[in-house]
Amino acid sequence: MKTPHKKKLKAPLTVEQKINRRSFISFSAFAVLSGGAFAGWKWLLNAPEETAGITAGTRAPLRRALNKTELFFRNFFSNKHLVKTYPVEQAAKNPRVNSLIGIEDDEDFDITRWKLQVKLNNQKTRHITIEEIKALPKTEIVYDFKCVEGWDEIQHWAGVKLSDFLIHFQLENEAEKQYMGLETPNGAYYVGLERESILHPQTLLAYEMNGKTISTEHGAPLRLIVPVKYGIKNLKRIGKMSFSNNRPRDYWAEQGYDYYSGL
Ligand SMILES: Nc1nc2c(c(=O)[nH]1)N[C@H]1C(S)=C(S)[C@@H](COP(=O)(O)O)O[C@H]1N2
Ligand SMILES: [Mo]
Repeated sequence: MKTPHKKKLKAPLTVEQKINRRSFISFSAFAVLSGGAFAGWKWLLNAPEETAGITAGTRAPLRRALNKTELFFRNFFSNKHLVKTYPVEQAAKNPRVNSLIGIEDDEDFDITRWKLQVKLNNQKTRHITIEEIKALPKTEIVYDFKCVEGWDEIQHWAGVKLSDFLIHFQLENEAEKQYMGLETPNGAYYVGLERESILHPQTLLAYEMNGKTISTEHGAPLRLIVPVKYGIKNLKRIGKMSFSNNRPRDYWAEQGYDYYSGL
């Protein structure tokens, strides 16, 4: 049988030794932490803007922290979470028109010659007609459209699901990029949207409102309906579509609005 191992015991610390030890530890911790805080502050201050002009001058590290939160909410809500829908009778008969950037300022626009321009990964541009888009399965939605200015209205839209569109036109490789950029034909209004909202099952390329062709003011011939976002992201009169891993420029984000603008 083994004999129990005899440990050598250290002499217990005196009260004074304990105090000295503690104050040394806490002082070092204080020094390290405050040094770190100062260095962190300097680092943040000197850090470059994420992309000049895109997020109203938020420093990149701060923006990254915000992006992390954004990512959490995205993963949490997108796709799994559906926006509430309503019976069609509740839809506004004369939905309000809000803002006409890229529409009223484009005198050269000729709807009969319109084609959606899609920028492909190989740098070529694909041109898609409204007839090709209307030939795809039609999806309708009646939901509460919300503008950041503080109004909302139940509206009835129809068009092709953006995800169906991407599959039909073999744009899956493009859609693997993190963002989609959309702009009006004259480039005056433009938005960037992250992949999850693009692929959200309720996101439409809409060509009808209240069962009729969309009017010019509401974005004819084709507009975006992205119910998980505020109105600002719902670009009217889409001219160009592009894909990227960097955030595309965004009209209202440049004015200081939240880039994500989710509900
Ligand atoms: N081309 C373009 N799209 C746009 C806008 C705009 O000024 N120009 N305004 C946005 C805003 S702020 C809102 S609230 C909605 C309003 O859409 P509606 O006029 O169909 O109600 O369109 C969005 N899409
Ligand atoms: Mo808006």
